[in-house]
Amino acid sequence: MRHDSPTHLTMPKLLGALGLTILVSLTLAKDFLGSLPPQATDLSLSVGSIIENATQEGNSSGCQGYNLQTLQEDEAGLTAKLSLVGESCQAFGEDIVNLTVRVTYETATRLHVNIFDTSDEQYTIPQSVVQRPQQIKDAYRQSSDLVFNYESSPFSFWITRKAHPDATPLFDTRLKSMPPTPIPAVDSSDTYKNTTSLNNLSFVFEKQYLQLTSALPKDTNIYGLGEAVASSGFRRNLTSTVQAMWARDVADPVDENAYGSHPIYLEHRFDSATQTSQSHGVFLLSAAGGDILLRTPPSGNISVIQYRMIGGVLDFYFFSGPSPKAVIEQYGELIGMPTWQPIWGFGFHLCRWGYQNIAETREQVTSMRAANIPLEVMWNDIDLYHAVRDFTSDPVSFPGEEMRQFIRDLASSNQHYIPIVDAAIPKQVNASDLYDPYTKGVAKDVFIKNPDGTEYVGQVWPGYTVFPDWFQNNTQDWWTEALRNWSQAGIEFSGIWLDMNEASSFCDGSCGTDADISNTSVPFILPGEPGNFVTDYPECYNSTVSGPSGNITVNGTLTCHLDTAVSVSLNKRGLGAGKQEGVDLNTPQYAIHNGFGRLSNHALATNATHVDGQVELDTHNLWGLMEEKATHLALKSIQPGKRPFLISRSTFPSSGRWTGHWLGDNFSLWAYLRHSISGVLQFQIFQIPFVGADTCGFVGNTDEELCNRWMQLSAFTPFYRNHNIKGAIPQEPYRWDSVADASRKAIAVRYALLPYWYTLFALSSTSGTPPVRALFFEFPDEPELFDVDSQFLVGSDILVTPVLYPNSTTVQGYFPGHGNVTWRDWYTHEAAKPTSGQKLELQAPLSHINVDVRDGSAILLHAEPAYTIEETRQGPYSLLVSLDFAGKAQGNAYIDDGISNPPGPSRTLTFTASQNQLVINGNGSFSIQQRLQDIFILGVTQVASNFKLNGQAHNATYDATVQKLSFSNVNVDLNGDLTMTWA
Ligand code: MIG
Repeated sequence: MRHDSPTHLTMPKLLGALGLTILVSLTLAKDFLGSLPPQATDLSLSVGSIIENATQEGNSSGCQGYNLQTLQEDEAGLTAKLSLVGESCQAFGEDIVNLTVRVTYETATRLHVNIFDTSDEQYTIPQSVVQRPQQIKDAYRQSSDLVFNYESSPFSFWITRKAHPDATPLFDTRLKSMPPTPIPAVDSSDTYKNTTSLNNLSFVFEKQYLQLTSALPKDTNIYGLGEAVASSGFRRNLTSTVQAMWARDVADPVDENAYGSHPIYLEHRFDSATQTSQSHGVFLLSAAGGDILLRTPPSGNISVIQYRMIGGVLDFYFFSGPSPKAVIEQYGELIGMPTWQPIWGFGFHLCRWGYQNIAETREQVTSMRAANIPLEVMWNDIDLYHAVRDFTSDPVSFPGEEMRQFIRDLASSNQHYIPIVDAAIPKQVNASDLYDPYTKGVAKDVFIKNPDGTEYVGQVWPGYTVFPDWFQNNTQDWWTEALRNWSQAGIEFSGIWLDMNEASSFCDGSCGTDADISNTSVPFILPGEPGNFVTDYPECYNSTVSGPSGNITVNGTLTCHLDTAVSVSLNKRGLGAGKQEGVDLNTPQYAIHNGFGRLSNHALATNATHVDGQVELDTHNLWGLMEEKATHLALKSIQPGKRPFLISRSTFPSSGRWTGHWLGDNFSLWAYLRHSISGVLQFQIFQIPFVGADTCGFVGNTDEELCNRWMQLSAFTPFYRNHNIKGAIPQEPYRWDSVADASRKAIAVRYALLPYWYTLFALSSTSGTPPVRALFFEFPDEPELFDVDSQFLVGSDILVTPVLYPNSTTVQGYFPGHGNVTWRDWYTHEAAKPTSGQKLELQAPLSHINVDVRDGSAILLHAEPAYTIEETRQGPYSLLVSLDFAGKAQGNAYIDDGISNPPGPSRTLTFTASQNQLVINGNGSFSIQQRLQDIFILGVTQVASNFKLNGQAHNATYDATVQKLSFSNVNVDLNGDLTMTWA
């Protein structure tokens, strides 16, 4: 018996006409704070030119939206009641007649607009899943940066800045009042509106179709909306973006939905008249499947963003910024700040799918040491498992007691171990097959069910499987116990890697309760096995140049055609089932642009049922988040007092509170080296800042040159792991001399910068400030930077300009600041030639990554980067001060024990330089054992001679060619203050 057939068919059909009978008490347009004219002038002006392209007929009866019925203002905002206008719209199912709009000025920078069904039947995200501030104590209505404005008939709203009431609104839904302005169809399979009765800009609120559209300035800059590898890069394309929200297990496709769902965007607007900019953010708190479209009608002056959600409510949050960083911080304030990382997490991680046994795994540790390439954390993939089952290790190839010894050996040299945990739990194949996590889970009733209450059966690597229901009360304890037992059986992990948690399943929906569970084979040939050998190599790879695993084209002739364009293809979607009544759990009428078509394809059936009747259709996008929270809490209990370290694949807003993320199955291609930067930047917006790509590439074989460049680039991303697919050529950094060399160099820079990284992440966990930044985050008024994702900043002070193409010995990059900022080379301390918005060409031989330090900065460093994070931390510090044109610099460093959870005592050092004087102040009770050994001051323009350290004469050397003053062996205690002068 299969269980993916519709089960809930009839729901009372509400009459659209009902809306007409409700007393209209408020029909006049009114702006909320009385500061705005009721009509938008700039929008209506732009409409005329769009009309000529209108192909869709408007319909005067259905889909006219809602009218305002009553409105009550209060201290914190307002509550409005809406009712459907005219006949029901029936765009994709049943209209909801009565809506409530709750507007709350939650803080001075955050405005909450929640539009929900008054009867409260639509799915909403429980507080226990995404916790958000509940008690809004102060009334911010008067002090808010933002203003909610509305029109009554039909109801529409727009958001403005209080300080700029006449500027183009930040968000503006007044499109219904325009003549029909069709949004260009997404593709030929776009069944969106198979009737002509819908003005496709209408505000629609149905059980299974919610549509809201806002106008955007035509040339605006939108970032976020993910998880996505977008062909346009970090900045989203305003004419062709269709971001489907449906967590999906797929090797990083271009322009399709992937592992996580993040309905948040950051918009950056530049005013060319004043040459200034402002950013704001818009977040739709919804777990529903949906499409978010960015569209630009062929003529006219606007673009639009359109939300098409197949469930839930329209729970919007607006963040006023006005800087890009502030928007991200304000989002973090709402959904929660990123978890504190243990400091060893910043070390280099090594992994692959295909380490056959413990000996091969150990061999990597030995070879890394022999090559003197720092290795902090060794990982195992599912090869570790017995019969591919979670919480096991193979008794022959990875015996528990040997694993215990291996992991303790790692620990004794300050190294760590991380295993994988798959989402699916194997079913026992017969009565004599004992698999404790399954039996216990059944006993505790923790697994997802079919609509009829029987066990839901899917299929993953171990064969037929079940899936934890995180909504079940017992699930947490059961999960914690399984992890604890595993650790006690020898897999003494330091952290956990969560995979397949979209959740992925190989049947299209339910495999059925009559599946032959004794059959544990999966419907794939694994990579590397006959029939599926890994034969692909990076673009321009040429095996005749340097043998089967090399491709050093640098300084050679590039003969291949380097096609930088990535093909964009949307898979044809599954089509909706046509008009049906009630809630269709299986084939919602509006078919979102899920890359796999059917929602259940390669996933659980949408009618799979969680406790309290919550269905997968509503909760699918939450599965990963809930597993992350449960695993985080499990690690807290198993490793009390320590910070849980998690890396997970499927994420949702607030996942950063519990986990870091890797960018999933990328390809060993130069294109994916480039995509990795946008991926890391996107997850800074999503407040999951601890993120990185599979370095050297996952799918396909890598080659020497790509791996060389990638090991260097990833050294400047938060999560730094080399990971490879089964069956591909080995790609550990010691495999090629040049890659080993490149890795040693880049890791040394990374470990020198560890105090800086750590400080950035402390700031992230306390204030939500993104550690990795697009150039325009720091230089928001320089329009040439808005589209830059080939360079990035670590914090505000470290500019990274990586090589992203084969056969390069140079690279071009911006040096932001329009000539008012001096960027100094990390390695030589030489100042870059100032430019005013143009790119500079830099030398970039193989194994060299360009890194530049911003002026006005003071960065605490580890003076002696060592093999592990712990050894690095035991060594002395140095301080790099880079003066600006005014001779000033500023910086700080947060230091604690790097592991305690919650963080214990800390000390924050502040470095201030001006007028030939550097002052170090400290705050906090953490006692810093290591001394400050050297101080380097760059940008000292005049030869100085009179050097003093706390009033005492001290030696220094001056290098006039790079304007560098060096105080060596100062041996300063960082638990006290210090003043250093030169004259
Ligand atoms: O679909 O565990 O993204 O990192 O190596 C394969 C095997 C399942 C997918 C993960 C990848 C991992 C692989 N897993």
